[in-house]
Amino acid sequence: MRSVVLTCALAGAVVVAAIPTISVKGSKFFTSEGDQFFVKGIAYQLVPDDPLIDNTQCKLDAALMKDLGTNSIRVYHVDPEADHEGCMSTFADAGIYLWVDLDTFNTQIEQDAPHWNETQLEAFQKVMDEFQQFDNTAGFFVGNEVLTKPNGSVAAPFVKAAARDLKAYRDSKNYRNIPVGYSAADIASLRPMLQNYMACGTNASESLDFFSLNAYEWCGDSSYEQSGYDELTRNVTDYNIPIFLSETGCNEPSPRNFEDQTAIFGDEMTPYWSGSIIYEWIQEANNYGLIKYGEKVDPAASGAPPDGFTRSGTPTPISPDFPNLSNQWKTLTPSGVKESDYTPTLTPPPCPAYTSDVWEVNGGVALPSVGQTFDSAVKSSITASTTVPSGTGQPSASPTEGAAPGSPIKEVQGMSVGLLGLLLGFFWWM
Ligand SMILES: *[C@@H]1O[C@H](CO)[C@@H](O)[C@H](O)[C@H]1NC(C)=O
Ligand SMILES: *[C@@H]1O[C@H](CO)[C@@H](O)[C@H](O)[C@H]1NC(C)=O
Ligand SMILES: *[C@@H]1O[C@H](CO)[C@@H](O)[C@H](O)[C@H]1NC(C)=O
Ligand SMILES: *[C@@H]1O[C@H](CO)[C@@H](O)[C@H](O)[C@H]1NC(C)=O
Ligand SMILES: CC(=O)N[C@H]1CO[C@H](CO)[C@@H](O)[C@@H]1O
Repeated sequence: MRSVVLTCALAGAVVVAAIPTISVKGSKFFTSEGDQFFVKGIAYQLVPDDPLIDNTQCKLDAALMKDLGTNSIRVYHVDPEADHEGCMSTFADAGIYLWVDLDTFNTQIEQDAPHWNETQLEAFQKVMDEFQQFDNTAGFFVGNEVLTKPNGSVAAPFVKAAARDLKAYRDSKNYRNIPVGYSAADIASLRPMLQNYMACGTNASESLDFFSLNAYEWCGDSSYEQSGYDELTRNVTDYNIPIFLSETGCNEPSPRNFEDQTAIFGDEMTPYWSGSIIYEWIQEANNYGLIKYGEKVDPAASGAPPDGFTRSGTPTPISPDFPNLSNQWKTLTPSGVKESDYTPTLTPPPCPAYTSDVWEVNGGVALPSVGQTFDSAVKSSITASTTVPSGTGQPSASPTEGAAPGSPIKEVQGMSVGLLGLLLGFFWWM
């Protein structure tokens, strides 16, 4: 350590404290200092193209996020050709990590006519090439809400193939062991088959490093039981890889108290979950914002932003949502376990068996190779509803399993919120 500092000082470089890196061990995240890591995140996508290239803006936002108690941001779309050094070091200085989606606007894996090809692989690799260099890159998503329908479950092997290829690429380039995972829509009928499928199998090179869920189940005054978080937890107590909520923060009824954070960072969930990401930083039409950059203006006015929501400037907290979240996070600091005291014992779950109209992937099918299209041969090898050898299947769940009492709209919300914001933003930009 001393010699490193000396070398830097001699070279005239500014010596900055490095941020510890994040990696996976068993079902938990750890920092390179050996502490368990729990995500206290904010979804951050101010502009459709890339919110990590304007360092003046990043500095303004990172300072306020630090006050809020944030340790992570999630960014959905970036331009791998752009220069991210300024923003990434600004966030690192504020102790904030990045969870970034690898797809760009036209490379995501589709649930209808699913495929995973060279064009997509190269685009994902470019994003990995750019962001692997930053110590505060915490994880990569190979997809966001790709599966939303029972007949879309056949896209799951393509998502898993993408993770397999990006993990192999990461290792072939000797990049740091940055976790590669997936962010799922909270669809009761697909759960827990989807999350088990992404972790199942004996070959760890073909499984995800972590799984995450966009869940809007806890709305207003609720509880661990009433929200359905108890059911979510029952399905992860034996889960062998880390899992967290990659979007949460139901906004009806408003204002938001963020009471769910007391459960996520409390004794019932911290043994199994690794935190959550609150949707979202900027206020826009979907009304999930924690901050705004000024009052909404009439979109018809000359020079006004197309949706009336200014997307840059000094962030102003929106009350009471922002102070409420800040108050929650201040009191919630689980320490978890030390890496040195933790020996993983959990093994991968069984690959779920084929169940018509519920989960149409038959156990641990061979993953498609890159370039393979969803032709009839691939389709039949994925869906073949043959007898599954005992031990590789599991009892199928009914389509309504996992639905939270009293929140019938959660799936619609889980599916639409993040995408809606992005799509609206995208069209405004065009
Ligand atoms: C699922 O059904 C929809 C129609 O509801 C269809 O458009 C889509 O192609 C189907 N997906 C697959 C993978 O067959
Ligand atoms: C891969 O699929 C995309 C559509 O998602 C298509 O535009 C592209 O041409 C395909 N690439 C190859 C190499 O087939
Ligand atoms: C595990 O999967 C990787 C990636 O598909 C493959 O290269 C490797 O041969 C597999 N290992 C075994 C033992 O099957
Ligand atoms: C998931 O949880 C539900 C209810 O909490 C339970 O009925 C089901 O068996 C669980 N499935 C698995 C695979 O853990
Ligand atoms: C957790 C928390 O701080 N909740 C507050 C959220 O805002 C409302 C309205 O100001 C307060 O009544 C809550 O106490």
